[in-house]
Formats: sequence, structure tokens, C-alpha cells
Amino acid sequence: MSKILLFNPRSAIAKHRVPNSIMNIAASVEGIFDWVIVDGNREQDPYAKMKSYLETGLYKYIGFTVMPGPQVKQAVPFAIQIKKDFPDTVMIWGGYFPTNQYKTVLQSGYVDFVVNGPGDHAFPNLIRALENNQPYELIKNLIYRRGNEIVKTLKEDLIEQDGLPPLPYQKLHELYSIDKYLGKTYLGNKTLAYHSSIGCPFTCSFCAVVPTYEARWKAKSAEHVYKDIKYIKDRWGADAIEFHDNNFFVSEKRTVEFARLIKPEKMNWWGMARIDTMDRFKDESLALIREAGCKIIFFGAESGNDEILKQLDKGGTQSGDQIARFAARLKKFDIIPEYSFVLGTPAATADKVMDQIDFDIHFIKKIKDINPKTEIVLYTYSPVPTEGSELYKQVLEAGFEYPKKLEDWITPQWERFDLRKNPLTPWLRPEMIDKIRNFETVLNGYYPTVSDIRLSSLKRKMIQLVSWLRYKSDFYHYPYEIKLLHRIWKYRQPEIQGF
Ligand code: B12
Ligand code: SF4
Repeated sequence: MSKILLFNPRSAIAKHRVPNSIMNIAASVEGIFDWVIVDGNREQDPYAKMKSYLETGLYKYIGFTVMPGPQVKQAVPFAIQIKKDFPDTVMIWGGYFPTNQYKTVLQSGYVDFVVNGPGDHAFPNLIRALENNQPYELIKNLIYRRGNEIVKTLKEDLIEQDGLPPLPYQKLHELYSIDKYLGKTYLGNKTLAYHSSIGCPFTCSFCAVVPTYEARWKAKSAEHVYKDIKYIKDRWGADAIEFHDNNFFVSEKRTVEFARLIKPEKMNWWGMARIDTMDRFKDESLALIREAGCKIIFFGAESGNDEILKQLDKGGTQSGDQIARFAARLKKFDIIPEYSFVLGTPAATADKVMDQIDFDIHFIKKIKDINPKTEIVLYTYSPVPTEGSELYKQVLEAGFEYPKKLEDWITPQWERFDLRKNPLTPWLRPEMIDKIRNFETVLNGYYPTVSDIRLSSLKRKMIQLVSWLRYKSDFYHYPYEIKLLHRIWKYRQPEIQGF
């Protein structure tokens, strides 16, 4: 029986996390097929490692997990090289990038199958079919080429998460020690990345989760999550948790149950949420969550402008007023809100685009006045193909186009696009991008993130002093002195380097 090689391309320079995406795929074939993981984060030369496995002639199936950005940078050249050196292998890609950019990925000619969304059933079913020379056309969640045509099979309902096989931590540990995946962060000395639910019930028009999970959400039970975490705590000493779910706090009941279970373990934790959802949580629930170790919560605030929230199809009941009120509410519970904003959405005229940016810059400063501990993460709007959404229609009408060839995604300008720092959207002029980036620099100078644990209090005070006048007088042009300090002190941006 042929074996499977699973590859997690490099996604971060340091602080590597348990590679949950590829681990889920390993779990799906555990006990059925032999597999190994090559983790690009943990290898000096990942291609050499993969080659050493492939040269044995035992590995026929190769699975890559690919999220946009740096993972594409390794995934593309390595896939090309593998197909050249080992043409009889079958190359299967999964994850957010191929799910959203499947046409370009399949037209490249060196990827044979894309798994469209969850791979927990699709992957083992596909390997079984290929291994036994059986048809794969009826397997759900697949995309593949048939001649010049691209075929998409039906989408499967979301799988009950408690029924999934456990992640093969012990086997991963034999390949790469788990201790090195438990990083020192603001939350603790050994922080575990855990994923407790998939998808999200909302349909925000700028979000890649929507085309992948189609407004569906399924979660593991609180009890299940607790047991998994307790196992890692007891076995490898994890003392903090980062929940990587798109939307951990969808259910107040599950959150409260989990908080009760985890409280005696004295672990700090972090997760992602929606403001309108959590604003409906009872005071007792918020207090319990904090007592149970939840120190900081990431929220997609997106914009203080209700018109833009509508354009972004933020759904629910989120409004600028609510965003501001909620920052004050969380202050009472000593939970740090980490608000992310999306600046640079399209508008009818260039002046309007600039006005929108100015509005949100003022709004962010207002939030900081209300609750100075609020962490701010700034993204520039980078379109994702949410077909059917009004916003995506506006994006196409404005002349925006994705690269036609897979290799183009690894050019520097598209890499910046992926990092949501410098999108190639036609309505955003250089002076607008400069304004956003310069404001971000000044803001990060005046309010350095708490998640940069290497930044001493002296350095914090120094950079605050240097940025003070600019911040207070709204003068953001050419903040070279702050940039220099950021560079010297290697200031970290949580959204790029890990939260
Ligand atoms: C952890 C994480 C990171 C970590 C990576 C750490 C690591 N382990 O390497 C860090 C913080 C570095 C990171 C960075 C970025 N990230 Co990120 N990240 C995530 C996050 C939160 C979790 C990924 C995860 O583990 N999922 C758990 C698994 C179980 O779910 P899954 O990946 O969907 O996997 C299932 C299927 O997709 C499929 N599948 C996945 N892989 C494979 C492989 C095969 C072979 C098969 C068959 C199937 C398959 O099957 C799986 C099981 O059902 C996701 C959001 C999310 N909740 O998924 C965002 C997310 C993937 N990131 C995203 C982005 C954009 C980025 C950045 C590129 C930009 C940014 N500024 O955020 C940066 C890039 C910088 C960099 N250095 O890479 C976006 C992608 C959006 C898009 N346009 O496609 C997401 C969706 C967040 C969001 N909502 O916007 N990220
Ligand atoms: S609530 Fe968050 S994860 Fe859900 S669709 Fe909107 S932006 Fe995406």
C-alpha cells in the first residue's frame, strides 16, 4: 500500500504552532494508511526532507496545506520540483488558498486535486479510491480537472466535530517534539494552539471563511475540548491556550461550560469572536470567562462607519456605537479587546475612499480614549472571491483581477496582498496606503502591543515618548524615527507573526 507525505509549508519565522490543519488530515488517515508530516516551520531544508522520503519510492500521495502568504511561497516551487523529480506522485492541496483560488491552482498543471473545504472525509475517501482504482467523481468536497474542464463535486454537510478521530499528537511528537510547538507568549510559557470549531455562521463579504464554509459552524463540545487540552497539559505541560477558531464564542452555553471546566486548570487563553454576539453575553458569563483565564479576545470590529459595516455585510447587529460601547464594557471585566479594522474598501470617488480612511483613523483613536488597553490590528482590504456578494461585484467592476498564473502569487506584490498590507486594488492610491501604514506605525509606537513580550517597559516608554507628538497632533507623515526603533527592537505584529 502506498504511503502519504503531508507537508505544512513554512508559515512563521518563529513561535511555531501545532500544525492543526495538516494534523486534522493526518488524523483522517491514521490507522488506514501510513503517513508522515514534513513541517516547513521546523525544517532547515524542507525540500531535502521531502525528497528523502520520496526517494524511498514508498510515498505516492502528497498533501499540501496552503494558506495565503508565506505558505504559498514554499508550496509553489516545491510542488513544481516534486512533479519534476517524482512525476508519478499525486499532488493534493487543501486549505484556504486552494479552496478560494482553485482555478489557478488546478490550471498550473502540477496540482492534481484540490480539497474544497474540510478534508476529514474527502481526503481518506480520495486516497482509498485512487489506491483501489475506483471512481472518485462522487466524493464530496473535491475539485479536479477533466480535460480542459474544472469539475467541482458536491459540498458535504459539516461533520460532527466530536466524532472526528483524535489528533495524532504522539506521532507528531516522534517527528517533531511537541515542546517546541508550545511557545512563550503573552499568555504563558507554553502556549497551545487549539482549534475547537470549524466555519462561522456569518457571511461577511470580505472574509475567506465564507466561501470555504458557506455560513456553517460546527463545534466540539466543551467537555471534548477540555479533555484534549488537559491531555496536552498533563503530557507536555501546556499552560496557556490560543483558540484558532474563526469564531470561538458563537455559543454562550458552550463558552460558559468550557470556562467552568478550565477554571481550575489556571491556564490563560485567547480566542476570536464577534462584538455583537458577545455583547449579548450576560455579565456573569463575561466575569466567569475572565476568572477562567480568558485575558484577551480578538474581535473583527472592521469599521466604526455603519455604512461600511453594511458594505462589508458584517451582518448581525454590529454598529459603530456598539463597537465603542463594548470596548468600555470589557474594561469592567478586565478583558482586553483586540479589535481588527479593515481600511481601504471601495467607494464611488477617490475623495470618499480617503474620507472613509480618515473616519476610521479618528474612530480608532476614540476607541483608544475609551479603553486604552484595546489592541488594534489594522488590515487593508484585500478582496477574497466571495462570489455573489455585492462588495465583490464592486471590486470586479473597479477592475481588480487576481493573478492568472499560480507562480504570480509568489511575486513580492502579491505576497504583500496576501498579508493584507498592500492590496493591488485599483481604487486605493499610494497616498492612501501610505496614510494607513503611517498611522499604523504611529499607533504602534504610541500604543505598543502587549503581545510583544520582549519589549521592556523602558523601551515601551521610549517609543511612546517618540510617538507622542505625532499621535496627539494627527501628524503621520514619514514616521522614520518610529520605524527605526521598530526595526532595531524587532517589533512584532501579531497578525503576521502569530497572535
Ligand atoms: C493559525 C493561523 C495562522 C498562523 C499560522 C501558524 C501555523 N500553525 O503555522 C499565523 C498566525 C502565522 C497566520 C498567519 C497568517 N494568516 Co492565518 N490563520 C490561522 C488560523 C487562525 C487557523 C488555521 C488552522 O489551524 N485551522 C484549523 C484547521 C483544522 O482548519 P482548516 O485549515 O480549515 O483545515 C481544514 C480544511 O481547510 C482542509 N485542509 C486544510 N489543509 C489541508 C490539506 C490537505 C492535504 C487537505 C486534503 C485538506 C486540507 O481540511 C482541514 C480539516 O477539515 C486560520 C483561521 C482558521 N480558523 O482556520 C487563519 C487564516 C487561514 N489565515 C489567514 C491569513 C490571511 C493569514 C495571513 C496570510 C495574513 C494575515 N495577516 O492574517 C498571515 C500570513 C502570515 C504568515 N506568516 O503566514 C486567513 C486566510 C484568508 C484567505 N484569504 O484565504 C485565515 C482564514 C484567517 C481569516 N479568517 O482571515 N495564520
Ligand atoms: S464573523 Fe468573522 S469569521 Fe465569520 S464571516 Fe465574519 S469575518 Fe469571517
